[in-house]
Amino acid sequence: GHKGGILWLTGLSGAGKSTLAMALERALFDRGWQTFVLDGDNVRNGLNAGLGFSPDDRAENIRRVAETAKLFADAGVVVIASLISPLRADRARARVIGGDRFHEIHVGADLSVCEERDPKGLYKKARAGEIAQFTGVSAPYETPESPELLIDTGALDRSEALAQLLDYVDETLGK
Ligand code: GGZ
Repeated sequence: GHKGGILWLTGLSGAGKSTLAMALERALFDRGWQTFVLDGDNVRNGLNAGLGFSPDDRAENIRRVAETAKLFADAGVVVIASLISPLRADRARARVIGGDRFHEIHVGADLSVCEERDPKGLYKKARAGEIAQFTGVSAPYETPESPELLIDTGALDRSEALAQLLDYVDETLGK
């Protein structure tokens, strides 16, 4: 069995949040856990269509995802929320919304690593001035000061990163 909770994955574009979120969802689903992914890149097509990347729009994006995550977590679901969520103040607000159920997980890889990977070519475009306010290039990312968990995706491979996250989930949400 398991408790409901919000695993809030924060980190730069290209740090591996979405990959890790999907791998965790798979692993939990295979155990029969109720789990659901809310991905920034994804919800921005529907629930949050119309929101851009200004500081106000990011704050609203994060707020809506946090409120949605809370509804699911209250129903007993393990929600995996995967958003850059670059500002401490916005993450702090998400934590207030989520209360005890909120777990901040920093998917940490150095900017140089993310930029080297550049899976969608977004850093290249941002450097060329084709994307405004791109996190890490022309907009800030404020590193979490005391996340519940730091996963160093610059140093770990995918399976190691997943194993570390699964251990944490077992400790905190398993029963
Ligand atoms: C950051 C951007 C931007 C800008 C488009 N800045 O790596 P991706 O492509 O697939 O995922 C990123 C996604 C970030 O959305 P979030 O909802 O997670 O951001 S936030 O929490 O800050 O609201 C990236 C893409 O959108 N993308 N433009 N300017 N990322």
